[in-house]
This record gives sequence, structure tokens and C-alpha cells, in this order.
Amino acid sequence: MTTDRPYRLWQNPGWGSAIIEAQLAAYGLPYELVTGGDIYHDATARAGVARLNPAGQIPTLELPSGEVVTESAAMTLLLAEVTGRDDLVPAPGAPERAAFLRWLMFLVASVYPAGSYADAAEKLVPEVAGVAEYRRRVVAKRGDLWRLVEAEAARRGGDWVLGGRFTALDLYVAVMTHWQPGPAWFAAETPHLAAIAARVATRPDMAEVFARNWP
Ligand SMILES: N[C@@H](CCC(=O)N[C@@H](CS)C(=O)NCC(=O)O)C(=O)O
Repeated sequence: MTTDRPYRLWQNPGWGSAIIEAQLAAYGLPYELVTGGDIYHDATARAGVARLNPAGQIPTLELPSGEVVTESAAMTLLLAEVTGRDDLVPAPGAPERAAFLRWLMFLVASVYPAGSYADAAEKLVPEVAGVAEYRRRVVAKRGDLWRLVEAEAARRGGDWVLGGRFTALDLYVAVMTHWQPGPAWFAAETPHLAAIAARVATRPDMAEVFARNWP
């Protein structure tokens, strides 16, 4: 898939698109950014994203071929495949492969939605009085799920989620620890994950991406 056309990443600063922007930057792939806007509250912004991604979600990635890919895990696996590199995704047969796939799917299928369902709580809980409590419980649930990732990182030791091996999981952690339950919660309750996030942020290949997403 070599062509001069850049990848086009639909993004908002600090959102899940940062996970994919970090990977595009790490691979040195050419890309341009398209700002999605407030897809939670602005119908025009949502329609703009939904034109490509019927789920109306960010990240959405347009490949150089013009094909649209949604789902950050799919993008993560695909970018490793098209670059033929294994620096972010352990290759088939690598000792970390099974654990990588396990925790990648856990992050996107369990942890990620537990936040999304709190972000737009007022749409899911019409009773105004119930919204705050609903949001609190969903965020607490997300915290409980994060504790499982923390336990895995602690059990393995080392600098990264999988121990000594840096992977895209660490990029997910670095981005998602900016979200609910919030950086202070991660620092207090999941110190291994907070330390991983801090390490990722100091990597030279991440400097530009992090400065743009969290100015
Ligand atoms: N499973 C998707 C989740 C993407 C997602 O939930 N993104 C959030 C923003 S960070 C979003 O677009 N939320 C709007 C919505 O779900 O309506 C992925 O891993 O890419």
C-alpha cells in the first residue's frame, strides 16, 4: 500500500484519535488531520463523521487507497501489517503476541466503552436527577476495569504494560489515562499505568503528537 496520498485521520485533540496519530507518527507515515468537532452535541459535526463512519465515532481513518477504517484496534493491527513492522504490535509467533491481543481487545471492548457511555450520559439517562449518579457508576466501573490492566502491568514488572516490551498498548494507556476517572485517580490507584503514561510522553517520537493533543 505505497502511494503518495497521505492517511487522513478524523480526530479531535485528546480524543481516541491520539492513539492512532501516535502510531502514524511512530511509523513515520504521511498523514493529515481532519477535525471532527463536537460529535456528541453538534449534529452537523456528527453527520460529517457519520458520512464515513456510520457509528459517528472518532477515530476514523481514511487509507491512502480511499478505503475507510473504523475501530482503533483494527487500525492498530492494520498499520503494523501495511508497514511490515513489529515495533508496536508483536508479530505472529512473538512471545508477547497472545497477551498483546488479549489486552488490546480488553481496552477497546471493555474499558473504552465504559467511558463513552458516561461522556454522553444525559442522552442515555433522560431523568435529570439520575444522570450524575449514572455517570459516577459508569466511571467507577471503568476504574474497576483499569485495575485489571494495572494488575497485569504490576505482575509483569518492567517499564511497559507487557513488561520489557513497548507496544501500542502503552499508547492506549498514555492517551486513555487523560480521561475519566482522571489523571489524579490513575496516579493514586494505578501507579504502574501512570508511570507508563509518563514514560510514553517523554519518548522523542511522541513529543509532537502529545504537544498537539495536550497543549
Ligand atoms: N471502539 C471504538 C471507540 C471509539 C469511540 O468511542 N470514540 C469516542 C471518542 S474518543 C466517540 O467517538 N464517541 C462518540 C460516540 O460514541 O457517539 C474505537 O476503539 O475506535
